Amino acid sequence: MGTALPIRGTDYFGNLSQTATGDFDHDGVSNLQEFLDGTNPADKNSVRFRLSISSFGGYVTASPTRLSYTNGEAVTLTATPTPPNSFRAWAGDVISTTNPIVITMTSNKTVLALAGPFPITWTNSASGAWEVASQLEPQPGAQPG
Ligand SMILES: [Ca+2]
Repeated sequence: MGTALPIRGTDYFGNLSQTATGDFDHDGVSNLQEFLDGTNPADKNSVRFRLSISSFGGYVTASPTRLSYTNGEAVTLTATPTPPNSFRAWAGDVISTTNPIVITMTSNKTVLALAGPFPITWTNSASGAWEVASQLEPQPGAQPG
């Protein structure tokens, strides 16, 4: 009983007339990263997406936990606040106050879980990058003034 050999990234790169930083199949992942992943840079269905998770005031578990995800793969994220914090919100590429949440990997995603002892108010809900942690009040981890 044999073991299937993984597809090598070099298998796809013989005729690709693009630079490493290009994105031939327009899936949001560079040709170089697809080379490193062993995915086909001319087939967006073969892409692997990254999930970057950060948290304030607790920790996050991802199920399944992988280095990268297939296009369209569902991932359940559960934030567990560290007492006395309570879960407040997801920020970054997912904006939600629901916990846990299920996200669908259709691009590289960066997700931030916010937990704290005090409710969080968006300081700029009308426009701009209000989902960025630096624009939250109080600042994650800070004591109220
Ligand atoms: Ca690509």
